[in-house]
Amino acid sequence: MHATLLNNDRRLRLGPLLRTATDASDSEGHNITLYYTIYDKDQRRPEQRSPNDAADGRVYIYWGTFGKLRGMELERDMVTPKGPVIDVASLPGFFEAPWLLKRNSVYYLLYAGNNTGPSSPCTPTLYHACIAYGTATSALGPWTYRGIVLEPVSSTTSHPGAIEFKGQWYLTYHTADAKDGGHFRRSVAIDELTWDDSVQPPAIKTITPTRAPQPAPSPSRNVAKRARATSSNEPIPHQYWIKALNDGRVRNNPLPPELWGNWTKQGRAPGAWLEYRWPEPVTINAARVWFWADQPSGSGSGVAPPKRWRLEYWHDGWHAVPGASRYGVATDQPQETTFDTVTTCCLRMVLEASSSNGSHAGLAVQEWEVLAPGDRAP
Ligand SMILES: [Ca+2]
Repeated sequence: MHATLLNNDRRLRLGPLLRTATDASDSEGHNITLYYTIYDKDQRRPEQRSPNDAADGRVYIYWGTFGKLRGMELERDMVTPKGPVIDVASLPGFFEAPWLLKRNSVYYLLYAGNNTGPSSPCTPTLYHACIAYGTATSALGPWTYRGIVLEPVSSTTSHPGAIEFKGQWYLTYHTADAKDGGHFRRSVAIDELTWDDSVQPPAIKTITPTRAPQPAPSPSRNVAKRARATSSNEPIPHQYWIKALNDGRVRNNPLPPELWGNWTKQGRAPGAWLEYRWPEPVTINAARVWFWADQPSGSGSGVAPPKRWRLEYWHDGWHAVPGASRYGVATDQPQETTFDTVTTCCLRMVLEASSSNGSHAGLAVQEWEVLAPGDRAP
């Protein structure tokens, strides 16, 4: 059960809710565990809590978000605080959504993790989350980080829940995979969770999500998906993701990880370039670009459409593609450019930033297709 509350008086609101959950059971007599989010008006931040009857008739609660994780023992009524509050600082990248479980004599704490960076084992960008975990010999730690349970999914974050049912453990989490799904219109997913009992403490094996059968890719003129994308501003700001350029996805209201961008608070460059490099030469004669902006053309702040842009291909140096039809900058539809057919290893999009009073706006692109003259097999 997952409920969202707007919290004015935590004791008044949560007491009845937790008691209801404590008393509830399903048709087979299993207790129902409540998993809920509190939106605290004073803190203006969501807190995530995971009360869980871990074992031995004792009840613990973990909560926290944005790097702060705290735990405490509760009385059996699942409401009254019992023990001192502990702070957990040994689980790297803790973001939110702690889930406590016990298997045999080992406690496991699963959580949505985000320690961002190009070489992070968890997430490449700020908004994504992996599900990571730690272990302890006591329900209140000390906790030792053990690794990744689930890599980032299609929704930017993903919250864990783990249950044992008839001898098999399962991980529940959420994705944006369902029809009409999105980052904030999520659907529940469940996969088997398995253990590596050859190590001590037993490890949770990394889960590969079970996916619905996907339709076979159809022939397409777009050869961008086979290219490796790079940019002039690497490492790019962590809220953006270079792989968004050629992932085939375009959204009406993309979040930053669905964009390449170069906006930073500290200052923006007068221009930037993006480059596709293919493992073998490609023959191409058109490109389509989906620009993104939150400011109008001519702005010197935020993210604006580029002032101008062009395409260059590699042939013993960078050269403008011949016969380019136009370089539009609108953001409400893809901007298509046709040009004379070239065969090349590499294509660059050279962007000039919008500017005003000496200040440059940021640049952002959410998809860049490069088209061959005719369909190619996927
Ligand atoms: Ca994209």
